[in-house]
Amino acid sequence: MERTLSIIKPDGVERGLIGEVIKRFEAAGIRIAAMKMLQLTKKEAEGFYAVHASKPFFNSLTDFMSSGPIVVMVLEGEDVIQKNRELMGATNYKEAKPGTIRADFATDIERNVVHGSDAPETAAKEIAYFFSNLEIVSR
Ligand code: 3AN
Repeated sequence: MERTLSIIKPDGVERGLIGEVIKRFEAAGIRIAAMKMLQLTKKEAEGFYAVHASKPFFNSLTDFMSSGPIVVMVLEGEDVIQKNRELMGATNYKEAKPGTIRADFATDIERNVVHGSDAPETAAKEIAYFFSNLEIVSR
């Protein structure tokens, strides 16, 4: 059993895509083990994306990620890291496969609706950034 962190980014929340994204997770047999809505401060967004601190898009990305509410979820299931990445589609929505969340809804490489952890180590770190063990309900 694997866990991953999913974020519905400010553009997804603003555009009313929370239900659409969750519907796709549930239809794919992915369980939601924790969920909450919050708004990151600029500092918190910088902490979350610390691995990208040296990238040219870091300032813009952390501005965007702290610009409005987000929905954070712990997803659980077999192979869920990879499954979620497949449902999301490529970072650059122009390269995302048809039928993926980003191909269907992203409007920009930055405003790409969802985030998903890319490996078990990053998933553990990212989940701990938002949730305590007490907030995660395994079934
Ligand atoms: P992913 O979210 O697909 O794992 P990462 O972790 O490489 O992608 O990048 C984190 C976020 O940074 C992306 N979701 C996207 O919003 C933004 N980003 C990545 N590459 C670029 C880029 N070249 N220009 C602007 N924003 C980018």
